[in-house]
Amino acid sequence: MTGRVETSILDMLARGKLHFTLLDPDDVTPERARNIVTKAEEAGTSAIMIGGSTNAAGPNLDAVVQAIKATTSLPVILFPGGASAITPHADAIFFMSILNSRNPYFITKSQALGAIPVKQAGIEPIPMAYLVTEPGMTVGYIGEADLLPRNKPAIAATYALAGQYMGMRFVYLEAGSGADAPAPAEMIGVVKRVIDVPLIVGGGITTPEQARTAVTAGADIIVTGTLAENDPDMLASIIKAIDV
Ligand code: 1GP
Repeated sequence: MTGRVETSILDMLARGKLHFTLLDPDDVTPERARNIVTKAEEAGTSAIMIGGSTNAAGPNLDAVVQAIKATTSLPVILFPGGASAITPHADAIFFMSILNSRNPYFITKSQALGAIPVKQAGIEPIPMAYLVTEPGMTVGYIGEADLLPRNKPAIAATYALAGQYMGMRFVYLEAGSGADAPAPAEMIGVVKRVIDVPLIVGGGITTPEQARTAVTAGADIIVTGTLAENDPDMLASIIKAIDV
């Protein structure tokens, strides 16, 4: 069943490409989060994602999400590193599976552990195939991913289509936070051509040119995390660049 946040994302996508801002609660205080979110909203971001590969959870996660909710009416979507990274203060959660992990924990077990907590928290689950490509960075290591080779885009496409056929309603192509280069344009294009669900691309996007290349290649939504945390004043030029 499609919930309110997912419906609003699909409505926004009908009008154009989108940018989501990612914040890792391990990296920001509630006050810093408020500051970044204010700038991101002014710049035209469409949603705030909260998460990190180290499964940040507990009081800091709650405090950061509450601070953000008090600052903006943009949707706040959890992007969990594991089953503990759930808070009832968010609006929704990307209910994601690392389809190219070698470890079933990251494909189905953490999802089993998180399912009841998500229901109890009353937040909207949005099923998403999460595919980690080279270099993968921290999430590639922690998630024990068989990293998708950058020069073999067809492999990424097979996983993406499998995710769609398993019922996942978004595909996220991830190069890893802080990657020295985003997912290659050719890979984005090949993936986009085989799937019908929206394609999210993140990891290593730090310039307007990289953002534009990603959306021109086929990304529907781009995500920036490191840039938002380190230089939120840059977000306006990134978001302007994806208006294609
Ligand atoms: C990480 O794709 C996101 O999960 C964002 O990556 O921090 O490199 O923007 P960056």
